[in-house]
Amino acid sequence: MKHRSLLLALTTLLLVGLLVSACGSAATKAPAATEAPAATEAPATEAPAATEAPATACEGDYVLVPKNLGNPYFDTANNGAQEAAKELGITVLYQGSATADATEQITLLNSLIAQQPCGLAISANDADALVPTGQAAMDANIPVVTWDSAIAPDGRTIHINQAILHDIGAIQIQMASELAGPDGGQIAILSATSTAPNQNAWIEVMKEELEKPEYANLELVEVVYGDDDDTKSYNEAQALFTKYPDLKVIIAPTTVGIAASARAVTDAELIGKVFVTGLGTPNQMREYVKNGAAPQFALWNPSDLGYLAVYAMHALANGEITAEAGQTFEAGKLGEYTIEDDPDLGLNVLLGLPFVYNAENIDDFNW
Ligand code: RAM
Repeated sequence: MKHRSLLLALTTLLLVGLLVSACGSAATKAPAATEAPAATEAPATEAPAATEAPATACEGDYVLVPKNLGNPYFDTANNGAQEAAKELGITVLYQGSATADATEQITLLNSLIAQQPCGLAISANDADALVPTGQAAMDANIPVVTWDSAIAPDGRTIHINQAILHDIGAIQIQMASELAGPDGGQIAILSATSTAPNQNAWIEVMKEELEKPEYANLELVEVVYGDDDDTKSYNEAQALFTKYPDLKVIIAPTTVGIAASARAVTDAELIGKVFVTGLGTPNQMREYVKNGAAPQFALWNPSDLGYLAVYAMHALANGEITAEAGQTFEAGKLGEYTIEDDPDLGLNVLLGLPFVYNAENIDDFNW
């Protein structure tokens, strides 16, 4: 135990040294207003072993890493992240690869780790491929928070879960069934990349849901991948109509895929024959909710997700929490959150419930 404390103290000293030298070079922007955030005060809670380490405020940059750049879903998450950063008086950089690709993401992360940021908050393109990279960051005392799409538990500190996995999968089958109508029919899934941890987990749940007697008249004909690329997703949607002339519903559990599929249905004049549903953002989908191509879809609030990821990353970087089940932390306007342990998901923090958007409520949202 003593030995461990000494090690921790030494590591902390080393880390502070590294940070001092790293801040000058790595921090591309001087952290503007660094009014010492109130939250860094050492909490006097039931202290698990690791909190013996002094809760020193980390003063470098934090980084939010999306699956890829140019996706309004992630831009919205970044808006929330920046709001949290402002409240905490920290700098959160937003850096991602051009495409939703695990290898590109690993290259980016390696260069970020070398700059010794205070924390990384990542939406992963592959759960397993990113484990060694996540471990390298944690070995360098950089907390790794995943959000939206998780690295497997060994490669990250905690995951911020946008909604309960089962609910996200189940709601999409329920919406598809409503759109297919009482006779059911053929449905297809148009996903993101074939390695995306979040989409793959939801697709598993969808397949389980389809076993239920109430969905016996729905036939899943194929799962295709648009790689979170608009053009590829559009082409994949068109290929589905050609291959399956009786197709009734496309479920796209990705904001890129759902918008591209709804546009493809509209362009092909298939509104009313093929329906699109899945996960989308209100601003991208408004037009298709109104023209009937995608009458209903679901999502959580990505801005809140980015906001919560930053609060969690900050609490870890400053020793307020040490990633143990049952620990709690404050996340500004969202209130208090508790770290939970889940047999499948590992240590995680749950944001809330998914929400269904339709013609009745779509105009109430502007993001
Ligand atoms: C896309 C991305 C993201 C996912 C949303 C629903 O923007 O694949 O990871 O959570 O869709």
